[in-house]
Amino acid sequence: MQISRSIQTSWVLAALVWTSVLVSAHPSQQQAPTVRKEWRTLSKHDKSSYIRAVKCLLRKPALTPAFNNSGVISRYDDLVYTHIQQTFEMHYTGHFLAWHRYYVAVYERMLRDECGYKGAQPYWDWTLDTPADKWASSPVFDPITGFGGNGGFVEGDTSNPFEVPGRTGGGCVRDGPFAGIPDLVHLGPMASVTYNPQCLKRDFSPYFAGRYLAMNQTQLTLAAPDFGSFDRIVEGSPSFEASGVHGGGHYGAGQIGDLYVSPADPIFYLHHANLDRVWWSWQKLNLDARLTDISGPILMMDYDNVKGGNVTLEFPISVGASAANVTVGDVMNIAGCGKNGVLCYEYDSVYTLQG
Ligand SMILES: *[C@@H]1O[C@H](CO)[C@@H](O)[C@H](O)[C@H]1NC(C)=O
Ligand SMILES: *[C@@H]1O[C@H](CO)[C@@H](O)[C@H](O)[C@H]1NC(C)=O
Ligand SMILES: *[C@@H]1O[C@H](CO)[C@@H](O)[C@H](O)[C@H]1NC(C)=O
Ligand SMILES: *[C@@H]1O[C@H](CO)[C@@H](O)[C@H](O)[C@H]1NC(C)=O
Ligand SMILES: [Cu+2]
Repeated sequence: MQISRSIQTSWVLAALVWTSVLVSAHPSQQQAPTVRKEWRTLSKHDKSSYIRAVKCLLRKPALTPAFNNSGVISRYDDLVYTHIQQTFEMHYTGHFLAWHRYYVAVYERMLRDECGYKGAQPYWDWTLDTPADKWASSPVFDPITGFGGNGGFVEGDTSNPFEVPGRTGGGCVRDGPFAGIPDLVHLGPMASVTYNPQCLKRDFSPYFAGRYLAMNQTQLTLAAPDFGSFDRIVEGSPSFEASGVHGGGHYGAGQIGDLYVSPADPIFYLHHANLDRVWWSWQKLNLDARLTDISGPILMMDYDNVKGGNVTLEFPISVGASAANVTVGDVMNIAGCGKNGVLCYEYDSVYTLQG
């Protein structure tokens, strides 16, 4: 009796120790989730702390092992590189949203643990910046309290061969904290990973943003009955006539207009945090079922499973040298906090289904 009780006790102790090991493997993830807020609701002080931490990642040396990748110089580049390397593995696939959820959480952790940022990753609720005529005056693009605005107009943007309808920029960003830095971006264009110093470019299309980022498109997205159709509405098709909220943000802001190198623009992470918030909003409409609802192809655009199967909860996610590998199942719950997955954050508000 005595013995079995002490065995029980040590089991409890072991479980406690194991839990704290898990939690300390993710040092910034305390028991209480951090709360992600919309950019424009942050105080001036918190906005500048965030941008200071981004600039810190841009200066810290990379962790990725050198291997024909001379463009990977900073900690910031580590993640851009990972995105380039996996471009054709995690877009238009079943793990697109899970992969980017983890990717943004790892970025958030880097800002906090390596650059002293105290807050949560902010998100960008672009529905607030529609219709089209409001787009360019979004607080996210503010030159003082935001990320700066559009690039200067260039005819026939070579970095954006797709000719996004309604494009108005394409050149180097002209104001804000990332302007006037000729070597802010080290990687790209496209899959190139050899050192190639470039300015940060943007190419706003207010028309495109107005068309795909208004509340009507968000509502259409939230109304999807199952994960497979939800993800396809988020990602749309690779056509400007059939985009979704994902493409709406990328081509509305024209983040280098480049599927590979798009995380080179720090706004990427605010856009993807909001996409994650759309997913979490959708999950919360039926949380029990949607914490495990995952499907969609392992191989890009293989929606009829001709070349392979569907992604499952066991499917692996890697973001390279910046964090441990996880599975899709590990990131289904944003507030798992070491008990139900590796993430530990919340959103201050979610979208609800209207009407
Ligand atoms: C590195 O790049 C060079 C030039 O592109 C190429 O010839 C070489 O095979 C590459 N080496 C490796 C190990 O990939
Ligand atoms: C949403 O509204 C925009 C702007 O009026 C329009 O261009 C777009 O087609 C609408 N989308 C849907 C799904 O109704
Ligand atoms: C793969 O997922 C899609 C939805 O994303 C679903 O329609 C299809 O039936 C699934 N295929 C298999 C083999 O389960
Ligand atoms: C993580 O996954 C990647 C891609 O599957 C693999 O190359 C790498 O070795 C894995 N890393 C660890 C530490 O298991
Ligand atoms: Cu991506």
